[in-house]
Formats: sequence, C-alpha cells, structure tokens
Amino acid sequence: MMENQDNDLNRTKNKENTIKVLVLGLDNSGKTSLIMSHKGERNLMNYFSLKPTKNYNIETYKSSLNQTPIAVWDFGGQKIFRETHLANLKTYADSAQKLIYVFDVQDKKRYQVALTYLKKILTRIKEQLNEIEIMIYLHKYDPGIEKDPDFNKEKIQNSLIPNIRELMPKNIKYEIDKTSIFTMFRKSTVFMNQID
Ligand SMILES: Nc1nc2c(ncn2[C@@H]2O[C@H](COP(=O)(O)OP(=O)(O)O)[C@@H](O)[C@H]2O)c(=O)[nH]1
Ligand SMILES: [Mg+2]
Repeated sequence: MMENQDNDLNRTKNKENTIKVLVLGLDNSGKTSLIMSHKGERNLMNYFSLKPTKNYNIETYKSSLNQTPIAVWDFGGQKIFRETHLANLKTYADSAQKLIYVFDVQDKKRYQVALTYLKKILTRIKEQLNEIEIMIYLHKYDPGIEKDPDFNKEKIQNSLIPNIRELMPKNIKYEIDKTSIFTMFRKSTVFMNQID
C-alpha cells in the first residue's frame, strides 16, 4: 500500500509542476502520520510523539521517486476547524490534483461523524470533482488487526465501505484503500518484530 503512494502522488501534475494534494479526515485519523511516511520518515518514535495539527499545515518536499515537487495540505480535522475548512474548501481545492480522505478504522464510534464530514466535503467541491482524484484511506488497518476481538471487519465490509460508496458521486474516479503506517516497514523485519 505505502509502496504505491509515490506512484499515486506522481500520476498527475499541474502547470507549475508541483503536485497539490489535500489530506482531510477527522482529528487523530492518521493524516500527519501518512504524510510523514510518504516523506520517508522511518523512525517510529517520531510518529508516537505527534501533536494534533492546528488549523492546517502545508508540507512541501520532493518526491523520492522522481524529485517532483509536492505540496501536501494537512488539515487538522478537529471539530473547531472543520466548519472553517469546509467554508474555504473551494479555494483550497483550486488546482489540487488529489484529495485523500482518511478514515480511522479503529475509531468505530466515529464512523458516522467521519462519513458526514466526507459528504460535506464532496458537496462543497462538487463542481471541482472532475479535476480532482479522490482516494479514501481506511487507515490504521494494521497488520494482524483482523484477529483483534475489538476489530469489526464485518462492520467495515458491510457498513462502512457500502456507506462510503453510496455517498460518492457515481461519475467520478476514486479508490478506497486499506492503509497502515506499519506496512511500510514490511521490508524491515527488525522494526516489524518490535511493533508486533
Ligand atoms: N495503530 C495505528 N496508529 C496510527 C496509524 N497511523 C497513525 N497512528 C497513530 O494515530 C495517532 C494520530 O495520528 P496523526 O497522524 O497525528 O493523526 P491526524 O490528527 O489525523 O494528523 C498517533 O498517535 C499516531 O501514532 C496506523 O496506521 N496504525
Ligand atoms: Mg495531524
């Protein structure tokens, strides 16, 4: 999954050659972590010490794959920022190539809140949706998590995914992916052993 992200982000470019990506989702869903892992952060300690993102944060860096400049807009996601972000979203989405919406699959209690926020986002930028590629991440889908008794795979398969598909406009390109910050260490067995 993480291995594909460079390709995902590099597929489309704008005039200035910078790829603009918006990352939205509820607070604590893992947005900042996903961006750090895409930037190449490999020290797990830096993920555990993350503080909630205030308002929004723009990260610019060069793709490790082909040096293409990338600007990632990381939106805080706390309730106090959501309405303002929605109000300004049309402007933020101007010349964006990609919008990543992050669900925390481990936060079952807030699936509905997260779905409602996604719906509001899609409504806000409906005229721009033809130009923006949408990716939905079912994040914190950690290796081995399906064996966890608290984890409800059926709720994801039979409720969350169908609910996402129902609110997505039928005529736009989008994809839904399972992601986890831990899968990027798959090739580094030492780290995997420490986490599992
Ligand atoms: N189990 C698990 N925890 C994660 C994952 N990604 C992020 N986290 C943790 O979730 C918390 C919130 O992450 P953060 O990136 O700050 O979320 P944000 O508020 O959406 O930016 C942090 O404690 C992260 O270490 C993941 O894939 N699996
Ligand atoms: Mg954050």
